[in-house]
Amino acid sequence: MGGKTNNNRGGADNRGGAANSGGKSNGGADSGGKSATGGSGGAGGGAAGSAGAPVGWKLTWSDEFEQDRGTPPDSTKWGYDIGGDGWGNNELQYYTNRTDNSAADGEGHLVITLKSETYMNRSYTSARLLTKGKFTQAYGRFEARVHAPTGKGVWPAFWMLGADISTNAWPNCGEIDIMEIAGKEPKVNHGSLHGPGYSGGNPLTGTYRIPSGALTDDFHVYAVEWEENVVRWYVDTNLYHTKRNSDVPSGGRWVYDHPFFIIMNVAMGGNFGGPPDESTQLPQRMVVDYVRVYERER
Ligand SMILES: [Ca+2]
Repeated sequence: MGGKTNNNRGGADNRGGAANSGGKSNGGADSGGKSATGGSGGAGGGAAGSAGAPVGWKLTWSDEFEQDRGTPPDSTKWGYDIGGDGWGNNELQYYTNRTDNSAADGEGHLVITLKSETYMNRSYTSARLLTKGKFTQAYGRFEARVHAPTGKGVWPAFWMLGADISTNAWPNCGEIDIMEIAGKEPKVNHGSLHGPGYSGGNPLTGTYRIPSGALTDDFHVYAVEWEENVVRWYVDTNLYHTKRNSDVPSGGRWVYDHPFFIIMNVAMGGNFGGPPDESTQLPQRMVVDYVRVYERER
């Protein structure tokens, strides 16, 4: 996976995170309130049924994006990473908090839009949303139903970072990638762990290749089931990759026993997906139907 080749992704995350965390450090209170919502969202459980209710899991947090068209992401659940310094991966976009780049479509979806426009000395804009300081959880099932964008250079992702990243620099904080698609290879999803001894261009990675068509043709559910000493990756109902503590290369460490926060974004260019070219059609939209988090039923 020459992929996420360089090791600086976390460095950038770290910077973004630090900048971001300043504003909102109210995690506890917030997520407390939210569990209640999530609970009554047992309705959410019902909805999950249509996508295959996860047996043995209990909903702890979700966003179904039932909002008016054009409204920004729920600020009690999502914050923004803002900026355009390449994010450690030579990415080309500038991430904004404008509704031009992330907003509800009024039909139950949150849409992240990658646009071609000159903005802050960059040629593309997009958005990167994260639950840092608002919701974190250790272990559980984390899933999103997403219609991913496509095209050379387009790099959508749904992933997680250790909530201690501000004090425990990447990759020591850990990174769990649930959906990562290089737009030039839209049949393939990448699921990865980045930690000490296996990060940047050398993560623990598995891939899922859709048998026909492209993943980017339609919605799919991208999920991990993360438990003590094991992470399992799914696209829809297909379990395609499992990694355990014992898979960590010698000298490395398993760093997945503490809370993580969720991120979703669409990057342009950079080391994973390569550059756009004249075939790339913009704007591109990452359409998210829901993000749901569960814990094991006890
Ligand atoms: Ca929805």
